[in-house]
Amino acid sequence: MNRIVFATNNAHKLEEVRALLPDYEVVSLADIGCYDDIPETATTFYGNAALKANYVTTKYGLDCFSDDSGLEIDALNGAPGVFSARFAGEPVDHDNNIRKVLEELKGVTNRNARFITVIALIRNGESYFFEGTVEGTIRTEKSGEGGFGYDPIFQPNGYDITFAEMSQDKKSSISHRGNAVKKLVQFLESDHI
Ligand code: ITT
Repeated sequence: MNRIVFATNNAHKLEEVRALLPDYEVVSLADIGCYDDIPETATTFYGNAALKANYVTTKYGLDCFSDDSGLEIDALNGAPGVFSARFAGEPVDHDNNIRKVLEELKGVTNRNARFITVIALIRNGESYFFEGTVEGTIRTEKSGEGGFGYDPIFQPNGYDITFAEMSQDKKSSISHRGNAVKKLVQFLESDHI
């Protein structure tokens, strides 16, 4: 089976992506002995995805891919965006992040938002990017126990439940990450490499 390194410390992302790449042995940072706090100092999803993938390739000499993702809320001018993980400060706390979003959207009627994922793949010294998005709205309170991060307050368009109320398979069939990984798979299965 083809082995591929996924440069993430996020166990939820890893689980979602592994399920979408059944024909690959998807190896995590922990699996290659990397416990570093990889700097994410860029101001775009593309920049941070490239930083994470380049870090692994430079330090370990391995081809790999990374995922930088986040939630953009129109009424907050695109925030939390690239700061999604640490929106309510350090250490990362998803409940506090959700509380902060709900607080800032109190009384706001435009609740349009989208999740974005950018995957950076480094293969044989070349970088490739794959983007996925999903449009939706922000609920006024949490609902559901599944998923991670902002899933309990994100309702994708066309559904009356949140990502946290969907099975992982259902979420991945329409999600930002699912859409980006589909493009990655198409690329890996094509003749590019
Ligand atoms: P790695 O950098 O180690 O991959 P991370 O959690 O730090 O993991 P990001 O820097 O890409 O990942 O930050 C993504 C944040 O955006 C994440 O912590 C969540 O708050 C949010 N997020 C991303 N994808 C999400 C999803 O599918 N559902 C809910 N929230 C999500």
